[in-house]
Amino acid sequence: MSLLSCLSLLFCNMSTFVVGDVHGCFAQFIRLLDKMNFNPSEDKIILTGDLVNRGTESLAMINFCMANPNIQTVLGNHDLYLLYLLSVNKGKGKLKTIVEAKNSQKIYKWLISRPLFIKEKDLISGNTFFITHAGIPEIWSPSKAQKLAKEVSNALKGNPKKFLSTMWGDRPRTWNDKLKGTDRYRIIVNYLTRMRFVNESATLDLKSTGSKNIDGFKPWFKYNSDKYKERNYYFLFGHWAALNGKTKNKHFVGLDTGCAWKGKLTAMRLEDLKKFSVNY
Ligand SMILES: [Mn+2]
Repeated sequence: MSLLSCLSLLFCNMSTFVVGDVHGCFAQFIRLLDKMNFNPSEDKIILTGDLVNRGTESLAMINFCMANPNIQTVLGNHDLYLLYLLSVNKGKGKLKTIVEAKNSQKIYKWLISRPLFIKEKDLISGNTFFITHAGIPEIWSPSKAQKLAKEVSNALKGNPKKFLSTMWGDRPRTWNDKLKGTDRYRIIVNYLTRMRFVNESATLDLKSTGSKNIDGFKPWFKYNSDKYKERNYYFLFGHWAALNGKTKNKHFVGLDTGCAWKGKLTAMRLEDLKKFSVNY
């Protein structure tokens, strides 16, 4: 028997699904699991972050993920906002029910140890998948992004109060290897969880949320994106609902299709790159 068929036999029953931003749309998430024939004893789910806020069932979504170890997630900007609210014990808007929940401390501990970057390799196809909430700027190789994401996670867990209270802001706008301390953490977080448009120097424009190019700025995935084709690299991200999944390059997969805006909730199965969607 060939190695490939051995591997197929070993792994053929197991699927890994990457699911876009749920934003508290728990009922839609459950409908999507059903549509994908998700088997909790064999399959795995990786979420692109922003589990909470906007929708009405953020607490149910978080509780479901905490109860299912086969569900992983990267942190999105709304998840980091929730962590901030939890750290100062301040309930606000749609996140109030979580901050005031009986198990809010458990949620805090669970959420704070989620990564900002997940790498997944499919042994049969040889494809490698990089999952972040907003994307990875072209100036960082995937392995550099992984290292920086780890650095930020360590800082977050090391001194959560300081990290979460100094994380907010749009500056600095451009990466520099020499950046240190809170400025360094803030820009890494902004690239990985808030980025949409960047210019040739990878300067961030954090004001624009639409899908139209602004002078001198392009979507982050438009820079030198062809170099990843031969390596079978795929970049999966959420965050940018206005794209509605359209990047015009199959190596960059936008999975936020605006469920929170009454659009669709979308997932991709990594083994065959098949997409699944449910309506709001
Ligand atoms: Mn987001």
